[in-house]
Amino acid sequence: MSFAATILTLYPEMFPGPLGLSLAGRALEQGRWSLDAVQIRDFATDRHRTVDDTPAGGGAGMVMRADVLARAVDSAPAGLPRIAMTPRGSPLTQTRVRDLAAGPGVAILCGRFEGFDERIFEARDIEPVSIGDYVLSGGETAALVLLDACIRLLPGVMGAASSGDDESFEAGLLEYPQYTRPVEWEGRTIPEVLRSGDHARIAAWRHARAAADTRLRRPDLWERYGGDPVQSPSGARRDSKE
Ligand code: 6GU
Repeated sequence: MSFAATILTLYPEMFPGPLGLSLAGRALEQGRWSLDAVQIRDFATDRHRTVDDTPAGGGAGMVMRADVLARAVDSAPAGLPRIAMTPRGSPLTQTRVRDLAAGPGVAILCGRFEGFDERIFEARDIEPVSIGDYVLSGGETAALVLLDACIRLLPGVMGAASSGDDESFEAGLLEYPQYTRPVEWEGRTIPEVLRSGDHARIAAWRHARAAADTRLRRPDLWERYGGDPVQSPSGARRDSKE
């Protein structure tokens, strides 16, 4: 059974884009996943094929109309989880990616402009999802990110490397750093332990580096992992006030 992706977008030409190449591209040719990029504008009903209107209450930009979006969503295959890409959504996680990849596929709604009429989410059971705390010009590149993360987990797509136990986030820590030959490059050497052949020492070193790098770069992950509380940059000031 193959993973079915339906993308609802004003820019269907953006798909498969990079997912037509490399690993995902090969998997697409092999039929391990399928793609249907649907033009939302085809569901407009007026002479000018309008998909958006001005925001209720005023403000900048334009809002995608619920009635047009609903017709587009209703044209997607039944039985697929529905996701809308929006910076207002819940953060995408590897757990959510694994759940999606284990299912029949996904229908993804991509927004442009200032966003979607809020009524669409409940009316069509659509889950708003964000890929991070920054704003993209549209949901299409975010949808490509979500699909990439799912496709590499599909059976037969990646082989041993995606079995995943070692991967970043799977253990709650970032992955340990990697090195390869040459042993010395620009005066920098590969850590001796990695050349020792002592598998127990190597495993201990990798865990220690995974922990240290996670604590430094991702104090949020570190504290969820159960590590010691990390002093935030503003922490000293806040503490001194208390
Ligand atoms: Cl899913 N969409 C847009 N437009 N911006 C984003 C995003 C999504 N996630 C983070 N920024």
